[in-house]
Amino acid sequence: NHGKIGVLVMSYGTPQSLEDVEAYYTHIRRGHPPTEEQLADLKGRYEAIVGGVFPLRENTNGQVAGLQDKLEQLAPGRYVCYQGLKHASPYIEDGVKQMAEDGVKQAVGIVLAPHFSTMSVGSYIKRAQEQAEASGIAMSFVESYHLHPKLLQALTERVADGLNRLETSSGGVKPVKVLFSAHSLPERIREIGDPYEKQLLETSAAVASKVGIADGDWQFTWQSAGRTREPWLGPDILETLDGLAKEDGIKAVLVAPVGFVSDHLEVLFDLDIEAKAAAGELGVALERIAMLNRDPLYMETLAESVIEAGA
Ligand code: FEC
Repeated sequence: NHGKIGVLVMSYGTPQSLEDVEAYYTHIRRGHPPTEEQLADLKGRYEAIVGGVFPLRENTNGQVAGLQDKLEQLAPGRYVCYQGLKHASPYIEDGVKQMAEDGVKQAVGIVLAPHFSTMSVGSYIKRAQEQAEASGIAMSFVESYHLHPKLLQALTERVADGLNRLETSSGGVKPVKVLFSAHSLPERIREIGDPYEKQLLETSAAVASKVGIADGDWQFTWQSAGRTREPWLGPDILETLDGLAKEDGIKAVLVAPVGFVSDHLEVLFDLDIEAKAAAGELGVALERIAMLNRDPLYMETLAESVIEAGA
């Protein structure tokens, strides 16, 4: 790999097995082990989801392979991809060290999440940058790609398809609301002028406009807030669904989790099981858009962003 540009593809990471959930959860909690109750709760959520217990690992592997293929098509022989995970092995630092061992001198980092927050993408980049400096690699980063035309196109197709599915599954009940969503973060990100919220609204508005959804027929909501004492950005999707049903008489909802790119716990449990059950109790039909996973337009979004950043 001498002379090639390394591409560090960073993703959240998921446990290897149910036995590994405790170590994973402890890592997310920055070294503080969860209580027995918290651990049982998280294991229960993994056991409840469909598509294999830890689908994120396979999906991330597929996205890294898909990006490598796309880069090979666009710039043959120039790039070599490595994986670096935030909370599981191979960790971000492992990926950078592997590049150095393989003789890579120049690299680009990209995160499998389109929107920048200092607490999300920013922390991946910080860790990669620190290891790159220690390993003698010159590294640049893609900070966000939330308005890349091919990403918007892929999401637009999914929302249009989701609305069709919702119409069929709900028997065409109206009124319908499209709910764009993303992982909540602690409210303190607002104090540091973090771009996360603005970028998420920009993606949502752009997709709504391309699908032709009127302004009053969509809104943005948060999901999957952490279980900590400090306040997290809201409203949460469960609260939003309650208000839509009871105050606005909404009968059907399409959820578009545009902050995520893969089938994983926060989508398969928090939306498909928890939010769907809550909607059911409120008499609201609920569907979710298909996730991007290895969508060719998403692979092109990543490849073009990497090439632009790596020059
Ligand atoms: O399928 C899987 O195994 C992993 C699913 C998963 C994804 C994900 C994405 C994001 N998170 C973000 C922020 C936080 C913050 C905390 C936090 C906690 C958890 C816990 C689990 C978990 N997250 Fe996550 N997240 C996923 C899974 N996340 C499990 C721990 C239990 C729980 O609270 O439910 C709070 C940490 C703390 O205690 O201080 C903050 C953000 C994203 C989206 C961007 C990205 O992918 O990096 C932001 C997928």
